[in-house]
Amino acid sequence: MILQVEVLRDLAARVLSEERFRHTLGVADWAEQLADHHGLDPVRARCAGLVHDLAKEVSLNNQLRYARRWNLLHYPEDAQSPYVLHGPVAAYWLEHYYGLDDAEVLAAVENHTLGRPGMGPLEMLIYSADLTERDRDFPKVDILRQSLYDNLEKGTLACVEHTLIYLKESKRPIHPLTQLTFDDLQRRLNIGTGSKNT
Ligand code: DGI
Ligand code: FE
Ligand code: FE
Repeated sequence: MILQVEVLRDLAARVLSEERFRHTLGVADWAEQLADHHGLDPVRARCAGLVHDLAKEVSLNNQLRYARRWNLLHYPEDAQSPYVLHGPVAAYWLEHYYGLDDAEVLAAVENHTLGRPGMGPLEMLIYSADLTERDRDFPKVDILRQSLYDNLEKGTLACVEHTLIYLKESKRPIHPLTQLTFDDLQRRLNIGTGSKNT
């Protein structure tokens, strides 16, 4: 499958509920705008935004079944919190059933919920746009949006930190990848700024 906005938009409209499709368009628009601003490929950003939640409305039981069948379970927490599986399931589905062969877009879909250490720019963009699209409404969302506009890496770090705080406050288990993603971004940013002072 070639990376074609119209095709992926139709696919999302067909698979998703009206509400989830609306969120999807919010992520696609915001990711495209941020990509444009930061000199990244806006078409890839829009495409990844359009399909990032394609597997979200598959029942958790079936997501778990697909994840087992396709060898997508890597941590005990994956099966304990199966709602973190819809990214990997969607990426596998797009690659193997729809022939999508853009590695950057597939990685952005795969890692949009938990991140991973060593995320590339498009992965950061979709992770963060998902949390801060126009329909998201929580006290710090405008600060996160501005931070992402100013600096994609710092903004993404702030988004991961927000997720960590939210999970701690709601006493939900933190997936190892969320913590690893936070540590990795913090290290990358420290190296980036620390060298000025030495
Ligand atoms: O699919 P969306 O709702 O648009 O957003 P998403 O893919 O970021 O999924 C959000 C959910 O993922 C939300 O319920 C919090 C959860 N989540 C993210 N990181 C972690 C996590 N849940 C656990 N238990 N641990 C995590 O580290
Ligand atoms: Fe999601
Ligand atoms: Fe989403």
